Amino acid sequence: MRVITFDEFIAINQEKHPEATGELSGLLRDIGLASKIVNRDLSKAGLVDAILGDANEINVQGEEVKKLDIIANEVLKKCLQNSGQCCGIASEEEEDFVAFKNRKKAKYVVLFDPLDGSSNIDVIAPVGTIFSVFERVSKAGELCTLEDFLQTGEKQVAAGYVIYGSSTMLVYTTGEGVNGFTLDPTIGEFCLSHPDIKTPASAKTYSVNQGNYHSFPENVKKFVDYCQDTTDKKAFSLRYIGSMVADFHRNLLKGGIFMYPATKDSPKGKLRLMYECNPMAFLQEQADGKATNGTQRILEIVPTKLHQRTAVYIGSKKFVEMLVGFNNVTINPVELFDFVKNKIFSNPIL
Ligand code: P6P
Repeated sequence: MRVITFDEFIAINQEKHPEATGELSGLLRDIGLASKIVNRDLSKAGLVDAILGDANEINVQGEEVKKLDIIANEVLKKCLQNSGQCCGIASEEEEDFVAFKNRKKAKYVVLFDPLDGSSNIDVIAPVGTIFSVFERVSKAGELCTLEDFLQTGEKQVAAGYVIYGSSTMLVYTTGEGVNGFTLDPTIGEFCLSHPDIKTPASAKTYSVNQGNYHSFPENVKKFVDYCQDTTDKKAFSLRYIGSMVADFHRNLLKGGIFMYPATKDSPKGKLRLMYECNPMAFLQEQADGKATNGTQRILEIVPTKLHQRTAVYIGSKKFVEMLVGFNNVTINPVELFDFVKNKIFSNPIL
């Protein structure tokens, strides 16, 4: 059967919406183009010293910036400015949002993390680009404003990521399910490889930086203790790559939960609401999973700052419900296990 390319898939889906003008389709195609260029530059990273290594710069987050972060940021900014459908962007690598003076009439703003997990580049671990798209709320014909960006996650019109790993894959949603496209380098096209992705309701892996255990909130400690408990089950496997896109992608396909709680070093959580947690939460809910900050649905958090951080618990529906349920549980481990078994794991598939 002939493969369907990303561009063809977008066109087919646009036909389902007679009112569609093609602007969002054009924007998504340009994001696809930008990610192909980033993928090309990344694949050279192991070969070209000029690219590898630190840019000896510190970004707005106070983190050491690798040259590829800057390259990826510039590629995305240029592609989106040329797109014609984007009136401005916000990026992990930019202190403030960037209004495109020559695109005042464009309908969309895009927020992105150009190269999430970039500290993994020189150890050849997977990294990713994460993007979130909103329709502007300011008047077309004028420069975009901060309010165009500071919208709650449930207002996103599209979100997705590109994971640069053993192969390169683009995964996105416009609110009608989640679809994955694998890059075929022989034709330079993303091809539909994972139609209608759904996350299993439960699983046997969890993903957290165990090194922060002692500063986890009590319910997270209880959840981790449960995952490791062997009283009446095998311990669950811990999988943690240290690259959110990679950890999220594994769980999206196979089930599991990714957790980045507030910790002593990151009292508000480490991950960014606007261009990491919101897009991933949109995808996860579209794939029948859940995403919370421990007390609130991620997509309902009202943002106040572009780079604000949040705790995040995201993945299989039953795991997230169990974790939140532990907020109210103050019983001992054995009773805790019975509580969990009766409440959650009566499901025969486990
Ligand atoms: P830690 C990468 O730097 C990142 O922003 C995410 O991609 C990743 O999930 C997290 O930080 C890892 O943080 O503190 O466990 O190294």
